[in-house]
Amino acid sequence: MSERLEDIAVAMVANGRGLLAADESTATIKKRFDGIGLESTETSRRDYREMLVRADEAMRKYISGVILYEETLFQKAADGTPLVDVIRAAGSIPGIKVDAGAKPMTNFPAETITEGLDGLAQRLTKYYEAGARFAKWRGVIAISDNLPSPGAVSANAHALARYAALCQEAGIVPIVEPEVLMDGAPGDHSIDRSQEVTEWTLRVTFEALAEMRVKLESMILKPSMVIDGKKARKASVAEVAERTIKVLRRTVPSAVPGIAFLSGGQTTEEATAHLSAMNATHNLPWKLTFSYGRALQQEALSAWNGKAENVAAGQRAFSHRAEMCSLAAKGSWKKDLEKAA
Ligand code: 5MM
Repeated sequence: MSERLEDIAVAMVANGRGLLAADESTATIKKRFDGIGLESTETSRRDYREMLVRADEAMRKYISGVILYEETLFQKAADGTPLVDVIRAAGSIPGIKVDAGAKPMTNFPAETITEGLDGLAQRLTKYYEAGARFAKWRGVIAISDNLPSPGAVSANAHALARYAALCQEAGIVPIVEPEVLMDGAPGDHSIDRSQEVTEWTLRVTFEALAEMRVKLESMILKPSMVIDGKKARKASVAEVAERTIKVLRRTVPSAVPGIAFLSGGQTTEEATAHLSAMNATHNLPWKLTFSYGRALQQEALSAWNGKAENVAAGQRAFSHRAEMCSLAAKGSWKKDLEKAA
């Protein structure tokens, strides 16, 4: 595998493959495990993530890279093999979430600023040595009739751009993730409002990336889709796809090799259908693929259910979902394929 950043970025979005976002922070993975009645410990988190990255079919055919939480980057599988080596052996690229989370933003009630820039250059060196070749930073943009504020949009864009520049200097491809919330409070916004806020956020983010001299060929964008809020969902698949493409065409330079969407609380099937519909559009300047957390893992987590005897069932569920997402990344997913499985 080439070590050139632009080659790594291209590999991350190539041939119908996409990213597994397995970078839930300790608090988030605890919530997920609570859902199956499993205690979250270092070992249970390792067992779960080992189950996923050892799903050979999924990893070899459909998953180009795995976004890890710092703990996992340094963890060993039950047999002592570093999980990073398990990922690499499957032909996939290890990556790392490097932000320290979205924190309340002073003077901006109900909005957040993502922290983690202090000492990031040193951490990136350590992550590179541990095998990470890409990183992820998520800025969270609240949405309502009055939010976001220009201050929060520009502070988050600035942090994303500073992070991206530091990654490229360290030989790591930055995934730039400005997420306009779909399932945050109040969550009843219209698709018109989502379109307006997403376009604004992406425009400001790319201005900041240019100001910080980030090389667009050596990054991946991870945006949310243009979609109505979780409490207002009614837009059709075609409308979500069409509006998302419209906004991306207006804001994302064609030098960016790929766009890997987050699922943001959509159901697994919605996230798959939207991606497939977008990929049915002709003459797009970038690859469009997935970087899903919930939409790739939900079924696998339930099938595994925290039990060693269910590892194979969990892996089958994960492989099926990854295959569906891969078809969507090529624009050829059909609902019938879900039923057939
Ligand atoms: C997997 O969840 C990621 C980490 O979340 P926390 O830091 O809040 O625990 C998250 O950043 C994720 O990578 C993206 O939002 C995509 O995941 P979804 O579930 O939205 O597809």
